[in-house]
Amino acid sequence: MANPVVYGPRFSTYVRSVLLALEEKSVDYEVQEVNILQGEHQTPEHLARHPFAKVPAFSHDGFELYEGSAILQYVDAAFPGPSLQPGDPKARARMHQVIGIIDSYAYPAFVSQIVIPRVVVPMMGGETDEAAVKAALPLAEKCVNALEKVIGGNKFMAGSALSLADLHLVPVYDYLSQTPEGQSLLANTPGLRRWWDGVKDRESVTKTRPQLG
Ligand SMILES: N[C@@H](CCC(=O)N[C@@H](CS)C(=O)NCC(=O)O)C(=O)O
Repeated sequence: MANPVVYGPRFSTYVRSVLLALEEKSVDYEVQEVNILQGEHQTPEHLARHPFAKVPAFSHDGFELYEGSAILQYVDAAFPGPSLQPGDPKARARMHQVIGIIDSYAYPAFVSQIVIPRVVVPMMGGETDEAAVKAALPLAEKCVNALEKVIGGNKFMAGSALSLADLHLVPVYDYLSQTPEGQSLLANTPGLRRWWDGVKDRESVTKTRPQLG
């Protein structure tokens, strides 16, 4: 059986979540670089994999898939290894809630509106739009507070075991916490900080950590 292939750059948060799941399941995989900073996601070749011109795209044994959360669920179900989805209905719903919060609110606020203008734009020779970053702070703060409330006193986002919710959050949290805005937003979040201290040295996390800049 061929190894699964992940299409996208390792620095993409959504790509990294897929790699985290593959690492947690100890699956051998290949990464085919699609550099979004150089517009490679707009080529006909990539659009055939992902009509919305995003990364990641994924393929396994002739089965092609896009959308991060669908890929994560496939990886968990299709490969042996520890389950990354809780069996308990409440914990499973919590996992989906966290994924929904990230997809709908936290990725746009943390990554699109803070990390990209603060880190990626200057890296590419541009200037940070300070007003736009400032305008993102209320939504980012709401997301941080919501995630802090969800984790409460738990070890992981969906309760006592690592789940896809954690793998969704690791890449965006990692980037956000490297910005001055993130450091101040996360200053009073004991639950999230305890969570990060518990996950940051996992082999999957250190192995997939991208180098920006
Ligand atoms: N809904 C998509 C979102 C993926 C996404 O936003 N990927 C970003 C990189 S982290 C991307 O492709 N950005 C390129 C662009 O928007 O042009 C998913 O869940 O996979």
